Parts: sequence; structure tokens; C-alpha cells
Amino acid sequence: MQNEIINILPNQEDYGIGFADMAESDRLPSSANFVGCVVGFLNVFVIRLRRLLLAAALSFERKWSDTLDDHYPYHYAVVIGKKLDDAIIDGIKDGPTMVYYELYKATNDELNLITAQISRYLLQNGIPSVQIKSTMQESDIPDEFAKTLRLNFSHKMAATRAGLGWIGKTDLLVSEKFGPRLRLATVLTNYRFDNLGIPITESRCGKCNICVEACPGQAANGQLWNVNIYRDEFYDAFKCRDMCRKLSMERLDKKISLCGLCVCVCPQGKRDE
Ligand code: B12
Ligand code: SF4
Ligand code: SF4
Repeated sequence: MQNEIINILPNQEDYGIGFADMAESDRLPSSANFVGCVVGFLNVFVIRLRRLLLAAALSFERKWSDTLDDHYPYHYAVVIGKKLDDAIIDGIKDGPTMVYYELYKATNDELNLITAQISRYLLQNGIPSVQIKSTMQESDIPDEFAKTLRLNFSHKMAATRAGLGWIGKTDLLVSEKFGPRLRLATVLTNYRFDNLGIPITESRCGKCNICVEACPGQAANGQLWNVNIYRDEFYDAFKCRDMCRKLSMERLDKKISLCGLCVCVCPQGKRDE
């Protein structure tokens, strides 16, 4: 089953693919003995309390969950990452370009086609699934989005669960092979694949701070990610969005949110120059 899905990819060198168990178990420490259980309980309690306090601090707004639990009754995911063209990504070192915008649209189309093919293949084998497109249509975006800049599904979370990479200091999925030069799409299903990826639960950025320093919106504070840290603790999506809008208007004369300097400068996955 997995090999057939992998074979749907048109060219395996330019893609990352992973199979994920989307359950939230990584937040819970595995406690084999009584002391472990107590520590585990306290840990979970502290994490929950911290979440509650954070939520309260955010004006009692309902925060969108970082997990699937509330919204999708699916346990497993196929995550596809399409590598972005190096020459085009290297070309955005001073801000977004028209060719980057074109690449962004073309890659979305390509990913949507592949995930549709995977869904179709699963269905032919009697397995229901749902395709989560690379980008949502304007009409599908919930009203709350304007206040939170969060959707109820994170491709990046599916990717860390599939073992494809970690979350970098400017909140991008960073893979060992392609760095952040990837665009993502997902298919969700309840079919348990035989070879699931090993989830990555913490950052591998170490002391690197290149994207934090290069970010023109000063959107990140340099804190390292792990699965118990919320996005808003280390990265300000509003600062990023505002800078993306400003640069898109200045450089492309378009009301969109493109920047991508953090994608361009990351040394992970960069070709030798
Ligand atoms: C809303 C959105 C934006 C907003 C907010 C960005 C943000 N980082 O939240 C704005 C407009 C600012 C934006 C900008 C850009 N975006 Co955008 N955006 C999205 C979108 C549609 C939803 C993101 C969302 O809801 N986030 C909510 C939070 C909660 O989730 P998250 O940040 O995705 O991930 C968190 C959790 O998943 C958690 N997590 C990860 N693993 C695990 C595991 C467990 C167990 C748990 C509990 C949690 C957990 O860690 C993360 C940080 O807390 C996604 C598509 C999608 N549906 O995923 C694209 C997406 C994130 N964007 C993408 C890109 C490329 C960009 C831009 C480069 C575009 C550009 N401007 O040129 C910039 C870069 C921004 C940046 N540095 O992150 C790519 C990222 C690819 C990658 N390699 O990471 C995505 C995935 C689109 C895609 N199909 O590939 N974007
Ligand atoms: S997209 Fe631009 S503004 Fe947003 S985090 Fe990356 S470098 Fe900063
Ligand atoms: S530039 Fe450095 S800090 Fe930023 S994501 Fe890449 S490795 Fe991590």
C-alpha cells in the first residue's frame, strides 16, 4: 500500500513523503513506574495549566488547537513535501519576486493533484480519506482566522509526526534533506500504514539564529521549538503577515502575503554555493 502511494509521486527526488500517526501521545511522557506516573501527571498538569493561562492571557479567545483532535476524526496522515526550485528561492534574498509567486501557485496545483490521486487510490482500495489542500480557498477560511491566523489543520504538524522535519525558529517545517524549501499537502485517513515515521518532537536548529536575524518583520524571538510550545510563544504570525503584505505590495503590487526570506536564508537543505 505505501509503495503504491510513493509511486504516485511523479519524481521521487523532488519530494519528501511521510506517513504519520497523528495521535497526541508525544505530549504525555511514557511513565513505566509509579514515580514516573506521578511526574507524568504533574508534567501534563503543568502543561495544561500553562496552556490555560496562555489562553486566558489571549483575551479569553478560543485558541485553535495545534492538534487534530477537535476537528478531524482521522488518525493517520500521508504528508507530501514538494521541493521548491533552488534558483527561485535563492532569488528572494531581497524580498518576494514574481517568479516566486508563480512557483507558489504552480506548486499548490501540483500538490493538490497528487493528494487527489492518493485519495482516489485509497478509495479504490475501500479506504475513505480526506484531502487537505496545500492552500485553503478563500470561501473555506473560518471567520476566526483574521483574529488568530490559525487554521484547524497544520500541515507542519503532520510533517513532524511523519518524521519529515522539525519546526525552525521562524516556524517553518525544516527537513534534513530540503531544509524549509518545501511546500506541503496532506491526506488524512483511518487506515494504519505499516511503516509510520518516527515523530520529531523538538527543534534541531541548535544555536543557529540566521532566519531570526534575517527576518525583516522581526517575527521570531529565537526560542527553540518543541511539541509543548505554542506557535505564539516564539513566533508572531501577525508581525510576519504584516511584513509579507508590505513587501508583496511594494515588490509585486499585489494584495497577498509573500516574503519567504526565512526560507531562502536557512542553511539546511541549501545547495553548496
Ligand atoms: C496561516 C498561514 C500563514 C500565516 C501564519 C503563519 C504561521 N506560521 O502560523 C502567514 C500569512 C503569516 C503565513 C506566512 C507564510 N507562510 Co503560511 N500558512 C498558513 C497556513 C494556511 C496555516 C498555518 C496555521 O494555521 N498555523 C497554526 C499553527 C498552530 O500551526 P503551525 O504554525 O502550522 O505549526 C505549529 C504546530 O503544528 C506545532 N506542532 C508541530 N508539530 C507538532 C506535533 C505535536 C504533537 C503538537 C501538539 C504540535 C505540533 O508546531 C508549530 C508551531 O507551534 C499553512 C497551511 C496549513 N494549513 O498548514 C501555511 C504554511 C504554514 N505557510 C507556508 C509558507 C511557505 C509561508 C510563507 C513562507 C509564505 C511567504 N510569505 O512567502 C510565510 C512564512 C511564515 C512562517 N515563517 O511561518 C507553508 C510552510 C512550509 C514549510 N516549509 O514550513 C505552509 C505549510 C503552506 C504549505 N502548504 O506548504 N502563513
Ligand atoms: S516570511 Fe518574512 S516576515 Fe515572515 S518570518 Fe519569514 S522572513 Fe520573517
Ligand atoms: S536558519 Fe537556522 S534557526 Fe532558522 S530554521 Fe534554519 S537552522 Fe533553524
